[in-house]
Amino acid sequence: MSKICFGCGAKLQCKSETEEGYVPEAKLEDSKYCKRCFRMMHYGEVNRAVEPKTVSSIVNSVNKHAKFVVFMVDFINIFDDVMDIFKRIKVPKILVISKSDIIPKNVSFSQIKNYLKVIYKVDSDIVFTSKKSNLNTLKKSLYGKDEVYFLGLTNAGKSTLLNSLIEKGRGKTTELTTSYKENTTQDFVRLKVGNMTLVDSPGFVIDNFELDKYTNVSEEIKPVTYQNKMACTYDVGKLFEIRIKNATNAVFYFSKNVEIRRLYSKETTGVSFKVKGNSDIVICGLGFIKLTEDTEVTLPQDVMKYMNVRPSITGGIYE
Ligand SMILES: Nc1nc2c(ncn2[C@@H]2O[C@H](COP(=O)(O)OP(=O)(O)OP(=O)(O)O)[C@@H](O)[C@H]2O)c(=O)[nH]1
Ligand SMILES: [Mg+2]
Repeated sequence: MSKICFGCGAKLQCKSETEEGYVPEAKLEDSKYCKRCFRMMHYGEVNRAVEPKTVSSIVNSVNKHAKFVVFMVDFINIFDDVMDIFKRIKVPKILVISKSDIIPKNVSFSQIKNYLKVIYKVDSDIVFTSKKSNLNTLKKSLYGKDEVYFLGLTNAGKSTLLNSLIEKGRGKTTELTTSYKENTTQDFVRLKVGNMTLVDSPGFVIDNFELDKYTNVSEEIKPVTYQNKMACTYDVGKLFEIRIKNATNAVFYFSKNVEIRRLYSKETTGVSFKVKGNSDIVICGLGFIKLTEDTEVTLPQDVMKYMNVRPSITGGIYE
């Protein structure tokens, strides 16, 4: 029987170093981890996985085999594409808002819950967790289940949360590989904890900014507000520029390392579109900009594929 890497779920193999699950032949017998996971854990190297699984292949497999699903999404990645995948999961499920420690103080958990119920018609239980908090509430929701799949966008924190649950559930001997890069977990990994089997899964990969440690939101978001009285361009962490044409407040929710600078007169080229007041422009994986009034916005063409507009999650009618 072939062995599976405990860190990422890839089938261990010693034939091709460029394909997933590679271990040198001499180590195959004793290894619990593939070379990529071993180097990520011990040398802090971060290597991208070979080829992410498609959303449909993960969803189909889960709908066929799973009995219960914990679907994880973090605060900055609640938008249509992700919530559509949530709806495609047809087995009993709960929604976990992960990384609750990054949620800014001006947004309450109940506000987010109401938002999810009103905007996305979520009728499943909604639980807030972080790698360090609220694990007991989550455990209560899982009580009595014999098998639970953990799903969500890449980087939602699935493997990290499972490592925390395992640590609490039994003496920790091995751990799942985690990293700020996308697509760390490559296949399903089954973990036996008491009578329960917890299943880690490869994250859904949709177009997102390739994050590095610098841009990744790793602590509480501190919003930065600008009163945009006339057409202005904003430089977002030297990653891209956004031009906001009309009078509106613009509130930037990004990692504190992503510096926002206003460039008053600079014109930009790109794709222009109209946004309704009280909307968030979400840049997948990176953060979002709340606009309080109707306005025209211009973003570079290459940023458009990471962009979603959602009704503002931080206020308005959902409070
Ligand atoms: N601030 C914060 N960061 C977290 C938390 N949980 C995970 N992270 C970070 O988020 C990044 C992604 O975590 P992973 O556990 O690898 O995410 P994943 O969902 O397993 O990702 P894939 O395997 O690619 O699908 C890592 O840099 C983690 O340290 C959390 O509760 N709070
Ligand atoms: Mg993972």
